[in-house]
Amino acid sequence: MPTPSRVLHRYALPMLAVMAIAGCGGDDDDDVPATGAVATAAQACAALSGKTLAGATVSAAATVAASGAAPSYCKVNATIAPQLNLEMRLPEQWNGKLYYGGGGGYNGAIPGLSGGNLTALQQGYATVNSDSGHAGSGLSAAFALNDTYAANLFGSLSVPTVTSSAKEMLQTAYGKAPDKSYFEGCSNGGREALMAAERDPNLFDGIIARAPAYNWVGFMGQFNRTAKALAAPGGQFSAAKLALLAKSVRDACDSLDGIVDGVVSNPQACTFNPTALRCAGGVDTGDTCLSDAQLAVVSSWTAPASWAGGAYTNAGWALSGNEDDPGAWPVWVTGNGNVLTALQFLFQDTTVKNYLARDPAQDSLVYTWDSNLNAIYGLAALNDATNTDLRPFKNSNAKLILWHGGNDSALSYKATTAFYQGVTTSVGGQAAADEFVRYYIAPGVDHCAGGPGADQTDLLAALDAWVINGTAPGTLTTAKVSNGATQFSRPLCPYPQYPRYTGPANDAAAAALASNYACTSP
Ligand SMILES: [Ca+2]
Repeated sequence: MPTPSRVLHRYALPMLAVMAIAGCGGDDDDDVPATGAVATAAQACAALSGKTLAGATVSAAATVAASGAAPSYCKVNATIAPQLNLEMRLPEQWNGKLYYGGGGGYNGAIPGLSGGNLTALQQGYATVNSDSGHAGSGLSAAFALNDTYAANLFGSLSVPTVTSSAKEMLQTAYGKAPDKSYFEGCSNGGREALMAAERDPNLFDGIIARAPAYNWVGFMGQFNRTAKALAAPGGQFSAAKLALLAKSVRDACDSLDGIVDGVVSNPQACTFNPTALRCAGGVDTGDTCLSDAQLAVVSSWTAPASWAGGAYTNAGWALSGNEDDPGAWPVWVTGNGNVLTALQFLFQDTTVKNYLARDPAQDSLVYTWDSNLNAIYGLAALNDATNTDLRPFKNSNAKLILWHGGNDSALSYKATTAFYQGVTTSVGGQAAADEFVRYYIAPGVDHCAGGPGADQTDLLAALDAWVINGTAPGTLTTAKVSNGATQFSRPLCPYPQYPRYTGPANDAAAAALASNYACTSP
């Protein structure tokens, strides 16, 4: 659940397939009506200017010059009355497909041209994004307090509504509806992705759900529980204590994947017990041990959460050995020493104030998460995308890729594992699941991107090949990229496999290559 500006936009895929647009589309005569899929960006803009299509009134349509990695395109802004704002980006040479990029956190702004949106535009997709029906900070649920329509738009209605308008706009701009339509999102965008798969199974031909925030009641409740543990007397973690915890996990488990590379890629084999770090008598005696109050934080982290008599759950987190990464516990859990600034605290706090207690003055740290069952049921009805029976989606011949970072300190990959296992059961077993869903865990990767692991994979190309050619994705390749250069690569293994090092010992060059790892069952 990153806010759009803080985390989601860090996800920038390498430019793998830049469309050869130079030398084509030179006819930017705006007077030529777009009669087919060969319209330039300028012609597409001209065709849409001033139109109202499927309820969306175009407020602006203008070409944007190429800049940096972004090609030139037609930017279309439109509003679906009264409050749902969307933006489409139409390339110079449309590939005939629609890419819908999801939001982040509590949304409230139109995601920018970066990350998956940029990759898709570079590959010739027409892209669409929305603010999901309200303006505000991605950290604030204030929109939901007194605006039921805004709450419904955020929860589930904005995606199908915007998709209808986007398809209609493409029909008008190019004279044809999209051949294929895909949705990709991370965090809350991943929740939007699964919501679409569950409630609107015919809307998209393919969906990528990354780090999906699908069990809103369950994980927000665990945010509340862990924030209370951190705020309890003696519960706060210093940087040194956090480093102690992470290093202890690495010391015990880093090598279990065949290589000491700072990443625990085989967490299922890791049996490290944090009580080994307990201070004598459970009282804080310094940075070389954890007090009972601090161990209670770790317990809140790793133990599953259950609310409303078991109706809503969240899987606990696995200890990763990289809890001290700046994009992990410091920003999400401990708030760098002040829990009141941690993103987990802030998200549950605004949820208590605006959905559950419905009182902006409510102190979330003294609020019992499931004390008001009607409020819990209402929140779940709006935002939970926990229905794992994806048979209608499967029967529509659509494909789903699930992805989660192994060092995600916002949302637990174990929750996504539980969703995947639920889907497998619901559709009748592994063989049936394999026909339409893949699940990948990226070891050492933070929430949506970042962290010590390899975080860059062209999942959109893998999804497109599956939808278009029937080429089901198997082992993919993922890379760590810095300033446009690949630092190292790894295989991205289909669940439940993990990448095990099979290359020569003490060879840094070999260790940096995906070809020296084998996807292995734990
Ligand atoms: Ca390792």
